[in-house]
Order: sequence, then C-alpha cells, then structure tokens
Amino acid sequence: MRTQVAIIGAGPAGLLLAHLLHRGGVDAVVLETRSQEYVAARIRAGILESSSVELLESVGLGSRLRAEGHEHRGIYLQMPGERHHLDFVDLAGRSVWVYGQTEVQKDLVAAATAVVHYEVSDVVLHESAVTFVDSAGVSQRLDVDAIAGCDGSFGVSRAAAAPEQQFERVYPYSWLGVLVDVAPSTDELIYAWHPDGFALHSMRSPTVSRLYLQVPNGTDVADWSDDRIWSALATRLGHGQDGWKLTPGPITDKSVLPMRSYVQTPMRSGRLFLAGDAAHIVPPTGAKGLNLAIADVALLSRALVALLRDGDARLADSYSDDALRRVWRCTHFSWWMTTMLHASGDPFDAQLQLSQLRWVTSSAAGATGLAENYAGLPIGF
Ligand code: RFL
Ligand code: PHB
Repeated sequence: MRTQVAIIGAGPAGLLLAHLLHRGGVDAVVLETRSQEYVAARIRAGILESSSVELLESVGLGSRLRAEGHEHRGIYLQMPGERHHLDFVDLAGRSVWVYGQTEVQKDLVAAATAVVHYEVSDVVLHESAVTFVDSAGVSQRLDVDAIAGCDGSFGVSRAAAAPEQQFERVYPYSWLGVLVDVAPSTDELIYAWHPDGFALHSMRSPTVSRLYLQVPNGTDVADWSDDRIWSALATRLGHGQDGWKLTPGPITDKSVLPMRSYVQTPMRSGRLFLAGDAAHIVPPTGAKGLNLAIADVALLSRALVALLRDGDARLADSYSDDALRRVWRCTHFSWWMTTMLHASGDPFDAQLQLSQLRWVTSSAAGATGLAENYAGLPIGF
C-alpha cells in the first residue's frame, strides 16, 4: 500500500489531522491498535478553548458542537467560605465550551474523511514506511512520504522520534474522577482549594456531571465508596455554604488518574512528526490536553500540505519550534493551576496557595492572566 502520510493513532489528534490533510488535498491512512468502539467510549476531556471551537467550525465540524455544546463565560475559583467567578469574556474577550472529547471523536468519525484501520498490531515505523499486522492478521506495509505520530503517551512514535531532551514532573497526587447521571449543581465549573485536597465540579451536559477529587497516588477506587466520595465532594465544594447545595446522583464511572507533566523535544525526527499526547502530557487542571492536540495538528496539517502538495519545506522545518512555544505555555499554565490548587501537606505551601488565589480572584491583572491562558491563546501563538 502507498499513501502520502501514515497517521499513527485514531484519537482526536490523528483523526483531526486526517480530516485537515484531506481538505488540503493530501492523502493519509490512519492506523489504530484499539477498536472503533473502544476509542469512541473512552471518557476524557470536557473543555474546548475558543480557538479549538473556531478551528473545528472552520473545517465543517462545528454544527453539533454549537447545537449541543454549552458556552461558558468563565469558571469559579473557590477557597473555604469564598467562591469567586472569573468572567473570561470580560477579562480576555474569549469563552470556553463544554463539549466532551467523546463528542469531538464522534463528529470526526461521522465526517468519515479518513481511511482508518482499527485493531492493528505490531506497528513499526521505518524511514519511509510503516509495517503492521491488520485486524485479519495479515502483515502489511504502507509506503509513505511522512509519518504523523499521534498515538498518545503509550504509543510507538514517542521512542521512534529519538528525543534529544525529555522533561518530566510527576505530582504527588492523583485525581479520582466520577461521571454522574445528575444535573450539574453549578452553571459553570468550580475549581476548589481545600485543606483536605482539591475538588472540581465539571459537567458533560444538562443531565450529566463530572466531578474530581484529589487523592493520594496509588489510591484504589475500591476504597472509595459512593458515600465516601459524596461526603468528600460536599466538604471540599462547600455544600451548605451560602445556601449552595451539591446534589448527588448515580455514579456511572469511577477511575483514578495519575498526573504528570512531560515534554519531549524536538517534535520531529526526519519524516516523523509528533502531535498531541505523543509529544507532551499536561496534568488536567488547566484543561489543556485536548486543546494542545488540536493546536498541534492545526500547525502540522499546514506544514504537511505545504511540504507534500506545494513542495515548500519551511513550515515543516519550523513545526517543532512553532508547536513547542504553545506547548511550553500550556505546560506552565497547567503546572501553575495544579500547584496552586492541590494540597501538598506542607503548611508553607498552603499559605502561598491561598495568597496566590486571593490575588488571582481580587486583582484584574491576576484574573486576566488566568483568563487568557485558560480560554486559550490564538492558534499560532
Ligand atoms: P489519545 O487520545 O491518547 O489518542 C492516541 C491514540 O493512539 C492509539 N495508539 C496506537 N495506535 C496505533 N499504534 C500504536 N502503537 C498505538 N498506541 C496507541 C490509542 O489507542 C489512541 O486511540 O491522544 P491524542 O489524540 O494526542 O489526544 C490527546 C487527548 O486525548 C488528551 O490530551 C486529553 O484527553 C487530556 N485531557 C483533557 N484535555 C483537555 O483539553 N481538557 C480536559 O478537560 C481534559 N480532561 C484529559 C482530561 C485526559 C484525561 N485522561 C483520562 C488522560 C481528563 C482525563 C480524565
Ligand atoms: C472534565 O470535564 O473532564 C474536566 C474539566 C476541566 C478540567 C479537567 C477535566 O480542568
């Protein structure tokens, strides 16, 4: 088989890249180790920046998002006894959208612009080819001009890209996440600092809530009964304060997520280009992972179209540096949100966090910095 670009991984980065290349007149084939159903059902991100929304809309992927997604003007930041609203539209002129990654994934699959081989195995990247075993057990070879490594943090591309430098920060806490069949108890997301640990009230739709609790690394979900979870959420989110109530409901999914920051550079090695989680991981506190994946492939698609359709290598040559500028901004923001909001157990840290939160919630300069970063910088920043 032959195509111009082999895309490894059919997550949001891989499928969106295939869609953008197709629109640019470049042929691509996507290889994915999991089944289509498995990929579609994975519970992941929930927040899209305005630049992600604009990009999806500009390439024909925005109609369901606009109809079923929910635009939020900002977030609430909370300390015990105090809840402050940060209005991103007033502060930075941009909003964010609640629209699950599972929905973005469905829209990409429905667009059906990509040839995707699901349930492949033994994927090996070569200089100008990819070999793999297809779902019928037949060995295949795909000859290509370029390879896009969009296979996340456990894929094969990361190592194949021969990193010159790897940067990593592992945090001493994890998130316990629950999906709940209940109307959200808040109109916009609540990020809560609490001496017991961070809590987040997010949502997926008017009938489905998504909530998270900071828990120690190594936590076993079996140790967290539904009652224990609701009790901790009520305490940390301030049930009963100023008449606010957290409404519990049936928990349909419970999982523990470790948190880390990771960046590997460069994001290109010869004909192999990395995008999304394959090149970098952020802790979820800044809601940046999916948005960074979208921003990477926006840049990469332009670079590959210029290279393979027009014979112009300039954007491909600058891709890694161009992408890494935004990657490091989001890496810093995610680290900052994480370390500002999670209990470390050290009383000195707690006082610094509270001081920082008071500044962010009371100073226009502090609030605007958070708003600009959370609502997202323009693609190409
Ligand atoms: P993905 O989604 O991991 O997709 C990679 C795909 O590659 C496949 N694969 C392979 N395919 C072929 N050959 C191989 N050898 C392969 N190895 C793996 C995998 O099966 C998979 O289908 O990476 P991608 O496309 O880069 O997308 C990144 C995002 O998924 C990720 O950054 C976000 O989900 C992170 N994230 C969030 N991001 C946000 O922007 N906002 C959020 O609110 C947010 N919340 C979250 C999150 C991630 C979470 N988890 C579970 C990690 C909340 C959670 C709980
Ligand atoms: C989510 O809804 O899953 C979510 C929202 C905001 C975050 C992280 C996760 O910062």
